[in-house]
Amino acid sequence: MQRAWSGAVLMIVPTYNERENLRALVSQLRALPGNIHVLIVDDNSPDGTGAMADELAASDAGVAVLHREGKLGLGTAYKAGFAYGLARSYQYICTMDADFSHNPASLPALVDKAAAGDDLVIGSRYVPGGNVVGWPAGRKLISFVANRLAHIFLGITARDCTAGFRCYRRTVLETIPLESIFSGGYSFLMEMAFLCEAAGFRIGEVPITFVNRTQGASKISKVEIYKAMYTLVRLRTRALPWDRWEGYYQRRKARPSG
Ligand SMILES: Nc1nc2c(ncn2[C@@H]2O[C@H](COP(=O)(O)OP(=O)(O)O)[C@@H](O)[C@H]2O)c(=O)[nH]1
Ligand SMILES: [Mg+2]
Repeated sequence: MQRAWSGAVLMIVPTYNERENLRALVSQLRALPGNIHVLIVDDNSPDGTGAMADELAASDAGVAVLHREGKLGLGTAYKAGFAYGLARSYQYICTMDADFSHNPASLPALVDKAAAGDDLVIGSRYVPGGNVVGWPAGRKLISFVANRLAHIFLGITARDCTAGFRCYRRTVLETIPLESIFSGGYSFLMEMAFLCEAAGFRIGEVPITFVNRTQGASKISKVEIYKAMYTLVRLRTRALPWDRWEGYYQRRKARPSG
């Protein structure tokens, strides 16, 4: 089926040891309507994912690969992908995990919502209709707490600001100073959501069912949890001085003298 956004979408797939998933994922993405192009960002995966990505790219002009020399983190992989997309004419730049936690079949709905006017669309587990399948209770709790804290401390209104299934309108990535984003790992996602909201971009969420991977292993480590906490504190303290002082001076100015 022809879509208004046909030919304008790039999907960035960061990979580290995703050999069991990559071929099937790319073929499902390429079978979607709208000729969605795929960019694999591989960090020299020891399992040979990079070589597989090269093969896929060699047989399909809609698939490309960026090779980086080692495991440099999820956030910087996204940034490298964004730079690639912005250097070309893609209007919608998307991200997803390589492990089928994000169902490729949900992607057109994300792009449709962006095409209808949202600047960032998140495939969300925590809006009505969204769901998580197969995660252990501990992992669910961490994700829930991270989102609650992001709401309480940073005022983020998106219900699932740690989700990596996203569609950005090109203007978002042109506007936000990507080089100044501090987080290089998983908390990049929360930082981007925060910056998008702070810049006044409209964020939409599409319910998805997130399914825990059945192939390969998760790369998230405890360190990422500490980093996420640091990201919360860092963004909060960065916002504080102006919020507080600007409000304080405005209230003072408005106060009747005498
Ligand atoms: N290029 C790159 N990809 C990564 C890195 N860390 C994780 N990924 C990929 O990012 C996606 C999410 O990681 P995953 O391990 O599934 O995290 P989880 O779903 O939160 O457990 C997967 O496609 C991983 O292969 C990294 O350092 N570099
Ligand atoms: Mg995963």
